[in-house]
Amino acid sequence: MSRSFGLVGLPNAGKSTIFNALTLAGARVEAYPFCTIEPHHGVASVPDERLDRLHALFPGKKKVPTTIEVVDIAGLVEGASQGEGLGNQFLAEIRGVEAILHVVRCFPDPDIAHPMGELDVRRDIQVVEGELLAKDRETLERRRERTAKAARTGDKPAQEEVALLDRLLDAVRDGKAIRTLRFSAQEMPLLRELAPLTSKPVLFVANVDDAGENDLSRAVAEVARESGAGWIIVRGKLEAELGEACPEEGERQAFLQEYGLTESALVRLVREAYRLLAVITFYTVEGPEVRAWTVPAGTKAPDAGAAIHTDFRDRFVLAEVMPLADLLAAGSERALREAGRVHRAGRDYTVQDGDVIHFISA
Ligand SMILES: Nc1nc2c(ncn2[C@@H]2O[C@H](COP(=O)(O)OP(=O)(O)O)[C@@H](O)[C@H]2O)c(=O)[nH]1
Ligand SMILES: [Mg+2]
Repeated sequence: MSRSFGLVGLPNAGKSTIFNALTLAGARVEAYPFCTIEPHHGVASVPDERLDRLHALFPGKKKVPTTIEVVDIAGLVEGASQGEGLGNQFLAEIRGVEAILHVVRCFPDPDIAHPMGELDVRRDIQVVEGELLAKDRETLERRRERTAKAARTGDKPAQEEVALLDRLLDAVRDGKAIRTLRFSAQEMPLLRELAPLTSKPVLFVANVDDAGENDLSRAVAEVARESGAGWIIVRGKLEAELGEACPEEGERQAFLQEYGLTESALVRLVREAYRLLAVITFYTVEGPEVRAWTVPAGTKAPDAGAAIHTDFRDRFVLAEVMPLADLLAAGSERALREAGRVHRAGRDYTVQDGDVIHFISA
């Protein structure tokens, strides 16, 4: 399953530019042809050095990376939650993604209009977050009205829900994103069901000019630290142009290095986004494929198996686990087996980032 990310930000922040940079770069990772589901939905293959090294042990097989789905969500302007611009259209799209990539314009270019006249990183971020908060407030208030009726009849779960809704509403009325609150294990299922927009993890993408970091991007980093979000700096225009001009991966790398970059925006973005989502990557070597998979950190072996086939969960027998580092050190799967270093894991085993797993079902 692809992890899905939605690009939001003010008009002219560089969302479409970054969408192009990401999807063009991912198109070069092989295996998957670049695929545009709709004009604003793209799938990018995730570059993965560990998968490359694993694949080198099985050169006859096909390499299948994980993918991310990226949605270029237009229409979030000041007042959008009240129906301004494209109004509420953007909402359904944000509801559908796992994490938000909030693109912040950090390039002062007089030729490119700013919707509020001039650049002000904090204000620009607040306008976008303010729209999301306004939407959450509206949905949560409506929900509270309905639940409060049931609560008055003495319905215990409804009373607990009202208590949680009040806490969420206090935060959003106060201009605080729900992602900054902490929740108990009992509250989590309801929170997941409510899925407020501001509960989704946010990765700020400071879109800078070719020269890189500047005062504006430093302000983005500061806001991110204050608000429980992640952040990365991306030279959107440069990387989008590179994606178009250099079809060959090595050539692109050489270019990036000229600008002092060792990794593409896609690589850095995926790393930060996977960290925010708390997902890990494991690998399989099955049939004709060497393949990467992502699952939430803490996933047990049978549930990880279910990502591949439900039989691996429902008829789970065991999982043979080879940490990638051990496999690479041994030089081959056979050498690792002969050394007796393949771990036979039961259904309680928690999958670790970088495990190479062979599932056995009945
Ligand atoms: N100078 C400069 N222009 C950029 C940069 N990123 C995007 N742009 C330009 O800004 C304009 C708006 O970008 P676009 O991606 O369409 O913004 P969107 O409205 O958020 O999708 C386009 O003309 C881009 O070429 C950048 O880093 N530097
Ligand atoms: Mg656009």
